[in-house]
Amino acid sequence: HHMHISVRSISSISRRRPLSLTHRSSLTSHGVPIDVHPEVEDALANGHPVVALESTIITHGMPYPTSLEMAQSVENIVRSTGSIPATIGLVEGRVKIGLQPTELARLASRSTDPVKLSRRDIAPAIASRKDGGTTCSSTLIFAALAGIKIFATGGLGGVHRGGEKTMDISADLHELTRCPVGLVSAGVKSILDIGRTLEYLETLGVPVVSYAESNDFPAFYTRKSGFKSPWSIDDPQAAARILYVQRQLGMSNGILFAVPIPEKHEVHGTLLQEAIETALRESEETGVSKLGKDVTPWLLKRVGELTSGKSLESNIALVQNTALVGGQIAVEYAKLAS
Ligand code: PSU
Ligand code: MN
Repeated sequence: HHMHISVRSISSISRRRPLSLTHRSSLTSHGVPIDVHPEVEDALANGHPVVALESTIITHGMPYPTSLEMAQSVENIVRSTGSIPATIGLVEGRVKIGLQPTELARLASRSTDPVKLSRRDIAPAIASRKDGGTTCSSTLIFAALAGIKIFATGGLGGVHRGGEKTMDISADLHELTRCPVGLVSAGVKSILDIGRTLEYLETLGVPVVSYAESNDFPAFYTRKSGFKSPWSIDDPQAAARILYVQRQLGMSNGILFAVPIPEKHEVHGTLLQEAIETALRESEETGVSKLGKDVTPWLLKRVGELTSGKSLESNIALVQNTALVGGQIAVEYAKLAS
């Protein structure tokens, strides 16, 4: 059963890591609507490795029941590395840092119509006691709040195509300036403008590090986007050292580790590119591209339909891979930080 987070445990969390989300006084003055899973709380208190996982990918990114199976397998993969998984989500207006199996199933089934939660949605959704899936942006916030240093997911949001006119730029990017967390992802999908996304991350001062033999920045379904990362590393110790140096310097921003999809799961040929172009064109024609937060889930679903599920298979494989790498980085970081 969930431990109700006490004023004491919140203040001990905030003593370990300065809060970037809010002032500690406002957190400690009322009952905070956050429950840290006992296993996660225990790992954090003892300096054991923990990996945060998002839940928008479960509630909005993949169809049910594949979404649930994916989420369970990803937790198991994190465990196989010696790290503790903390899937983050909102259940009846309470932030769960580490979901119980029944809560995970409830969010995945969408029976309570969970909302997609970015930073701007957090307080309204909690105040109205909603269920919700946390995007990269809100998962970063709660990971940072709890003192979790690594977060593994599939795709980060970015600058949408045409973003120079629409200003549709994911809140995920800006959040990486505020949360000292290493975000492990398979890069950015080509439904987005990858070049502008990287430019924007440079402007924001977010380190981008390819986790590969080369500097190629991966494009989610494919190992190369045609763009380069400023840095590359190829083992978990090197990733952990970067995170550790940032902590020593007291830097408040996060880091993007971009891990290419394993070769055998890469989507080859023109199939995917065509599906993406078709989905983008349809989103323009039908006006979906003006729907704000619904744009990304719609494009993901449509690309899945147009590739008859091939994109979904790859999506699962790449998330499993980032979870593995994330778990390994968390283990190395825990050694440095202890
Ligand atoms: N890309 C994916 N799958 C996803 C998402 C992005 O391949 O599930 C989700 C993530 O939760 C990400 C969010 O943080 O979409 C970005 O949404 P938006 O573009 O509306 O900021
Ligand atoms: Mn958007």
